Amino acid sequence: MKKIQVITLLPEIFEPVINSSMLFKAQKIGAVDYQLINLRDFGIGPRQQVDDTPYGGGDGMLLMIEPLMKAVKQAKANDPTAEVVLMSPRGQTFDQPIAEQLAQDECGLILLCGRYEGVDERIMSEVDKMISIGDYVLTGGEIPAMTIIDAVTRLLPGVLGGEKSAEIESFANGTKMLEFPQYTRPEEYQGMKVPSVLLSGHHGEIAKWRDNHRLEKNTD
Ligand code: 4FV
Repeated sequence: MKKIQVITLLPEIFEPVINSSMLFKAQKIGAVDYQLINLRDFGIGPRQQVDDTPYGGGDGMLLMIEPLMKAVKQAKANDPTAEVVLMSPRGQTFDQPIAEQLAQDECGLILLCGRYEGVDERIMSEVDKMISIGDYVLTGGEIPAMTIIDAVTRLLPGVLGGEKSAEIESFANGTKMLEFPQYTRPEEYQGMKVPSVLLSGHHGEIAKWRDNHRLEKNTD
C-alpha cells in the first residue's frame, strides 16, 4: 500500500480526481491510500491566516512558514518515512522515469502544493525533493500534484491489471520511444482500413510491424 498525502488549500478539487476510474479502483484494491490535508486547518488566529506579504516587498502573497511547518509535521506523524515533495517551477522536470522511481520507492509521498507567489523558503528544511511539471507558472501546485498522483498510482502493482503492461508503453524505462499506432472496431471506417497485418493473427508479423511503427518523440 502506497500512502500519498496532499497538503493543499483546495482539498475539494482532489476529491473527484482520486475518486474516479483508475485512481478509485487503486484505492479499492488497496494499492494506494490518499489523504488530503487542508492547510487552512493550520492557519493562524481567528481568521486562520496562511498567507502574508513578502519581506523586502514585491507583488502578491506567500504561504507562511508556521502553517506549512505544522501541516508537514502532521503529515510526517501520519507517515514518518514519507518523502516531502514540493511542486515548484524550480523543481526537476517530471517524467516517466521519475514516476517509476516514486512508484517503486517503498516510502510514502507528501505532496506540498504552493499557492499565491509560493512558499516561505524556510520550509525547504523539510522538503526532500522539488518537482516541476513544466516551464510555465500555474496558480497553484494542485494540478502538478494531481499529475504526479495519476502517473505514479497507475504504476502501482495491480492497478493497471491486464489493461496494459507498463513496460511496453511510451517513455518506459527512460526511452523516448512512443507507442505504435493502435486500432479497434470497425475494420473500415469511411474508407479508412485497419492495416491488414493487424487482422492477420500473425503475431511475429504484428510485432515487427509495431516495432517499425513505434514513433520517436519529436524533441524539437
Ligand atoms: C508549478 C509548476 C507551478 C508557482 C507559484 C504555484 C506555481 C504558485 N509547480 N510545476 N510549473 N507552481 O507553476 O510545479 O504557488
